[in-house]
Amino acid sequence: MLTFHSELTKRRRALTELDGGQLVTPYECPERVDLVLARVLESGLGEVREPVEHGLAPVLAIHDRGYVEFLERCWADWVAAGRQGEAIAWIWPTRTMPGHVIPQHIDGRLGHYALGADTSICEGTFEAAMASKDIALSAVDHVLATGEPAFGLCRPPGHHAATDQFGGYCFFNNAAIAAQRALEAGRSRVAVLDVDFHHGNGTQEIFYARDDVLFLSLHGDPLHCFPHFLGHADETGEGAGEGFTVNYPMAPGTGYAAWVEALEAAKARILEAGCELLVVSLGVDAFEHDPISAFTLSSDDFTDVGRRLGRLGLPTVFLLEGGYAVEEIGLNAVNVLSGFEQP
Ligand code: Q9C
Ligand code: ZN
Repeated sequence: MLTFHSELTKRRRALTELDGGQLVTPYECPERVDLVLARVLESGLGEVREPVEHGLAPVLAIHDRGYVEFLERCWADWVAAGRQGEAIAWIWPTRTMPGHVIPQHIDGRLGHYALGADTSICEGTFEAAMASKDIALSAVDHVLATGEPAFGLCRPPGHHAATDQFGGYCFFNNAAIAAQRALEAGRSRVAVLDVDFHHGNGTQEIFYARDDVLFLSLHGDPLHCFPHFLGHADETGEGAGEGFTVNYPMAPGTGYAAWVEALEAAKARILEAGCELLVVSLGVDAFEHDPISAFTLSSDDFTDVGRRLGRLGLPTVFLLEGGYAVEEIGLNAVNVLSGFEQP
């Protein structure tokens, strides 16, 4: 299968992540892209292509304009405010102080548009996020044009990014942007299957009231796992979208036997709903040695995941999300893709 990749994704090289009370070097680092690309080439998966620039229109089909403008200007505004470190949100609208006006000060704007303090904004973040969504769009365009599968080596990831919020290392929701593209190309229903360890809160929020995108997520139970405030099993959609959000939260320590039962249940729902295209939010942080996650999938299990997805028989686009065991990120991601090609 084709891989879409761009060096521009490495324009984001954040230096800080607030993690357990300390500023650490971010888990979501540019080296992840090099390591996955190296494995793609080494495995002979297929040709690697540059994405085509798609501009902002497909972003604005998903995200709020004020949010996009905030991301574009954030770093300049932060520097203009005389700040030394990277831009980190630290005050938010809360239950007792909801706020009804978007602040003008960069600190207030950061809090308005951030869903957590884990994701610093640095120079180049907007450019990398633009490249990442162009990769997703080019990959889905290939699937739409040929019916053949494609892999978008997206970075930064996207599934935590909501209509007007960034966080969890995500800025533009690549999977949502790709799904919307498929609808605009005439597909009547699209499935977004999120196998990243973390709940895809952004994708869920974006499509919660819609029945043209079926969102399914296998993830660590939010009682114990990031993002903590979305992803419970009783969140099933609203209005026309009732029944088109499906969550499979699983306890920390969950292994492949239980995980794959959820995967098969998700596959059955995708077929039942008559989806015409599959977007896989491909995080590989369910891996047993992932430093920030708590499932126990092995590298061989990822091959089996790919095989099982292949058996769905749907036009499929894979978009990279998380995965922080950098030594094995290439192996695990490409195992899914190779498994998919040998069902
Ligand atoms: N540093 C994805 O896998 N972790 N995002 C916060 C404090 C946030 C993961 C822990 C994890 C986000 C795309
Ligand atoms: Zn994740």
